[in-house]
Amino acid sequence: EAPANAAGESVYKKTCALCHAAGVAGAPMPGNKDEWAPRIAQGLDVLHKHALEGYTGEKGMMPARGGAATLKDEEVMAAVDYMVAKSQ
Ligand code: HEB
Repeated sequence: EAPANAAGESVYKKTCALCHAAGVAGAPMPGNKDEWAPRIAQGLDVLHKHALEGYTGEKGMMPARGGAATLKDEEVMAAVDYMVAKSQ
């Protein structure tokens, strides 16, 4: 069975997992529901915006587009959706 969001999974593995897979510098780990619940509660628009533009939160700094400036908006948002789906 093909993954529901193959594009998002691919971007996540190439660019986001560097920090998020091991929780480097406070990055929330996909699959950790307790950590993600308050983030998901902000709404998907906020999560997309934070991933696209970057922000500094209580845990640390999320770089814009995970530092991969050439990623398209759609690719970054698909990676966010993949992370959220893993964490619900
Ligand atoms: Fe990150 C956070 C996504 C990459 C670090 N991020 C985060 C979030 C999201 C993301 C959605 C949540 C938001 C809220 O809550 O609002 N990322 C992402 C993606 C990617 C990434 C999609 C790929 C593109 N990151 C990354 C990297 C790093 C990071 C590479 C390192 C360098 N993040 C991070 C952190 C955080 C995040 C640290 C946390 C912050 C706070 O404090 O909150």
